[in-house]
Amino acid sequence: MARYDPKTTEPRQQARWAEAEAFVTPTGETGRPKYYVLEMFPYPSGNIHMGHARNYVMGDVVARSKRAMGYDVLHPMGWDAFGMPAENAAMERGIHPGNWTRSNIATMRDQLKLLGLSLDWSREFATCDPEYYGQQQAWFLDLYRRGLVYRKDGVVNWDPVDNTVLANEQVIEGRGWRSGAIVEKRKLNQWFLRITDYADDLIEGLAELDRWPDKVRLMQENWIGRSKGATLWWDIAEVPAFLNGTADGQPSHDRDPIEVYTTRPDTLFGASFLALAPDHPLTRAIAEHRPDVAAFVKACAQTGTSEADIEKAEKQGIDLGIRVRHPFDPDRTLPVWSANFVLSTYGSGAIFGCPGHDQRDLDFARKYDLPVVPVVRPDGSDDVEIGTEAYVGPGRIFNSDFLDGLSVEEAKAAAIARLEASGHGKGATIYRLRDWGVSRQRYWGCPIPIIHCPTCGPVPVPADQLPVVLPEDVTFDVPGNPLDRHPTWKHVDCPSCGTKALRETDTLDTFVDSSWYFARFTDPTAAEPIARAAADKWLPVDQYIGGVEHAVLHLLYARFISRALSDAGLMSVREPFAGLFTQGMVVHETYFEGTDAVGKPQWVEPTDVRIETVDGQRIATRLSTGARLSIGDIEKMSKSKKNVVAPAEILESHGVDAGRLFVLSDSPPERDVQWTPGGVEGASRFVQRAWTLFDTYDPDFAGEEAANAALVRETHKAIKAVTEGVEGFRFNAAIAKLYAFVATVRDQGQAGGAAKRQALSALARLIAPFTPHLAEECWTRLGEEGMILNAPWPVWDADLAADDEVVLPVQVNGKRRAEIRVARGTDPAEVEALVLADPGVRARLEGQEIRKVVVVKDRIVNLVVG
Ligand code: ANZ
Ligand code: ZN
Repeated sequence: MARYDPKTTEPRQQARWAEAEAFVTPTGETGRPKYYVLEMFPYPSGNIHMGHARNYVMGDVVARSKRAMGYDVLHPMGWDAFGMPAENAAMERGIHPGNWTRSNIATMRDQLKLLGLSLDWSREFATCDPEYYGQQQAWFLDLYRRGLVYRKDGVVNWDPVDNTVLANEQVIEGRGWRSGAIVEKRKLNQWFLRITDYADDLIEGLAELDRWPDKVRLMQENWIGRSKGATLWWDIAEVPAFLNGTADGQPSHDRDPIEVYTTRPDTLFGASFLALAPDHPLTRAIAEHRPDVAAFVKACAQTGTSEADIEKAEKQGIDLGIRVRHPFDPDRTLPVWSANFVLSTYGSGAIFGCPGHDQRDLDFARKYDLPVVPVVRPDGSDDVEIGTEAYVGPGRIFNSDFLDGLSVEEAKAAAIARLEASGHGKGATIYRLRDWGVSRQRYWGCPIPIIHCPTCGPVPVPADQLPVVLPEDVTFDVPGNPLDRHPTWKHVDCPSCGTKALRETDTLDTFVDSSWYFARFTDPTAAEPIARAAADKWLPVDQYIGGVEHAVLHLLYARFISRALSDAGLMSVREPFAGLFTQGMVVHETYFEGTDAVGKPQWVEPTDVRIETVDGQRIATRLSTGARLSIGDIEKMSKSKKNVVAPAEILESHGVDAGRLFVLSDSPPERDVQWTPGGVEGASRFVQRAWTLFDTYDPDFAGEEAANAALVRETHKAIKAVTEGVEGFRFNAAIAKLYAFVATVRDQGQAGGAAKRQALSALARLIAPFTPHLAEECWTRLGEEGMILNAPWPVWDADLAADDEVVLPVQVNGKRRAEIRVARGTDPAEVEALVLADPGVRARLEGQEIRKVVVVKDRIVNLVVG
């Protein structure tokens, strides 16, 4: 009996696949259905880590199983290669971003290849290839001509550490998503993509995505944030004298009404004040004359700017000395305040406060002693008491003139009708989603293909001058944009009139690069951005796999760009990812040796740690020094905590197949998996056990009839369970079944003949997606010709695979009244207990007393009652 040696087998099998070009995507008419499986392509940061490995192995299980099930599979790989870290490396270590990126790609490609993934490497590209980003420039100009790209002065999120503009999506709790620096507001001329044109379509499309996690669909819906309500215009009754008679061309604050957005026009009679955002133009105009208002505005600017920060902050406000007329009753006037809880970026940056029915308004009113007038009372009660809690539930309107007696929904419609008739408002739908600011003042990105001419304005770079290639000779010694300070690159002649003009020096947000790469993979060398026939053949991606951290950013942009490119005629599919799976992370315990002067733990790498259990307590010791260590939390593997285990270490010690098996075996794919040395050893032992079955297989042993029959049943059950596990993304359950099946085959020592051969043939094919190298070896050992890669997936017979369950009829006084499902062979006493507890059976007894229970095992239950 020979031990299975992954070290020699794995490279041999990989060479065999490479030799046969086994993973090159089939093209042309094959008559087989297509299946496109894609994992979110990696950023080439330096090394493949365990999280990558788990992600790509999951995709590989899908790709290999679908191939066996008869599909033509597209399973490509590439690199999301533009972005800040390359420029940081350039600044810190003087390496050119291109060199840094390409050398990382080379390293990571080798590491990925070690994993034995069934990837079509012939389609590989990096987004920093001019062939790729040049095509991106081409479609960017298509969208420009279609009015989906525009430039405007915008207040932008400025990251003072990375020296760049961030999209709203890249600001997390007021901080830059990469640098962690507190984000500032700045005014800059920026390029935008009109994603808001597609807001409704992007919401409606979510309904079709029944193979997406509900959680992700909900996050997208909330991000787009469609809200239905009304826009109101409040006429000015009084303004401070200093705002009167402003010069022509200035906003006339004594005349222009104040615009307010509300979702609750039904509560208008309960309004007791208006509140403007601190950076509302009117607040700012007043701040120029009133130091107290100026101080208030300044104080507000210093607290965080995210919605979460504003939600948390104590309510603050200041009376602006303006009064407005109520739209339903011009004789009634209300004060106008500025308040810190009003966002300038949502709606019109102004609200009417109705303290009775909005908690923020109530907190504010109580603090500043403003009136609280309830106008909605719950159905069936004739008043509503407002103490410290606003009433936000349904009910009937009162205290409200012509709205009295209506329900909330009826009152909304009636209020809007009246507002529209008098010109004081109209029904409106607004969105939280903003247009996508794509300008980045960085070097390592796709140049925006526009030339600014003093006479013609912005002019698209002509198609025959694309791609606009990044210059190689750039410097990173000072902050700011290297493209902007390059001596010659930006100086060009206007393509339209020939005068001296300047290239745009902004580059595109890297989320643009990743918003269409899946379409480019369908024909990565096409002369146009997307080869329509290939894209229409392969898209949508049938199964997309990646981290949930991309639930909003990347996935929303990709859905938007697919729609825009499809409207521009580049492809047909509008919804790019039919199935989405978001996998959990790989986590590991952390270890540290005391803390430094500022209390930061001194992390120690797991490879330098020995764990022992003494008196039930786990003790960690540092191998290199013998020092006693503290055991920290179990956390996502990260360099900063030093709790990283490189895939290479595992592959070196236990082999690729054991590593692949382990990352999928210990927990459901959507959950985190904790890396433990014991786990991978278990997987390694399984590899040996499975091999032994094949290695000791004796084709001449006929076996005993009963054992053979039992093994046939077990085989069909295993095929069914593993197939369902694989198709339902329950890889851990599929692997558990494989472990159990290997034990069964081993224990059925008396089985042989066709039954045994069938069992082993099925087993080899079932393990193939998980441990493909081992599976090939087993296949050959069985005497099969060719590669298991091309063998069909085993099928099961429903009768043979039937669950070990029986349905017992339950007779009451000789008449069949109910039935009960139990495991085959269940003990009669247990069946009796189950029957008596069964609500369906009890209902049939109608309170009669049970005199006798007779259970015939696996057959029938008889009850005698009366
Ligand atoms: C009056 C009112 C009465 C409101 C009431 C609520 C309850 P969603 O659903 O998120 O769209 N609002 C409007 N613009 C705002 C801004 N820029 N900053 C902060 N709050 C703003 O929320 C819409 C509601 O949020 C609007 O309806 C408005 O308050 C407030 F009993 O108007 B409501
Ligand atoms: Zn010109």
